[in-house]
Amino acid sequence: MSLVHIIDLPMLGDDRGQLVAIEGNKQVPFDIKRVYYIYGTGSSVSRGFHAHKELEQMAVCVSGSCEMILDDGKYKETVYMNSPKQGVMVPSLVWHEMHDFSDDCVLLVFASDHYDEADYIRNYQEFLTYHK
Ligand code: T46
Repeated sequence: MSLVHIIDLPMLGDDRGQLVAIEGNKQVPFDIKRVYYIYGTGSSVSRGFHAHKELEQMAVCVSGSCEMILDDGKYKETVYMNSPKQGVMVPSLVWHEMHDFSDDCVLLVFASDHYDEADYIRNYQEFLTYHK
């Protein structure tokens, strides 16, 4: 089974331009408790390098492009993100890294819970023990 779960977001655009609406428990399969966005990341900079113990997330590249690596400790997949019409699910206990940000990349993330550093697993060896 693929690690990459893409959600096609409904486009509500018309001749004035595009509009995408995202609602919790509809397009995003959880209650949205937090939204954050990442931008201004240089192309040589990589981010992420962690998994979450409980947090569920969906990321949308609303501008530009970047790559997301998803790794469940057994399989690793890379997804190229360049569409504001597609959400990429980042489930709990999946190690994720983001690379190759374009200058205009804006990565919007919907999260199922408030920020909690205790929910992060930032050590890869420790992450692997969660899958044993
Ligand atoms: C994730 C990927 C996709 C907060 O104080 N509140 C927040 O809601 C977030 C997301 C971060 N922070 C603080 C924690 C760090 O001191 O902001 C700083 C940068 O966060 P971090 O180094 O974790 O950033 P990324 O880009 O490596 O990871 C982020 C999210 O933290 C993470 O949950 O899944 O984006």
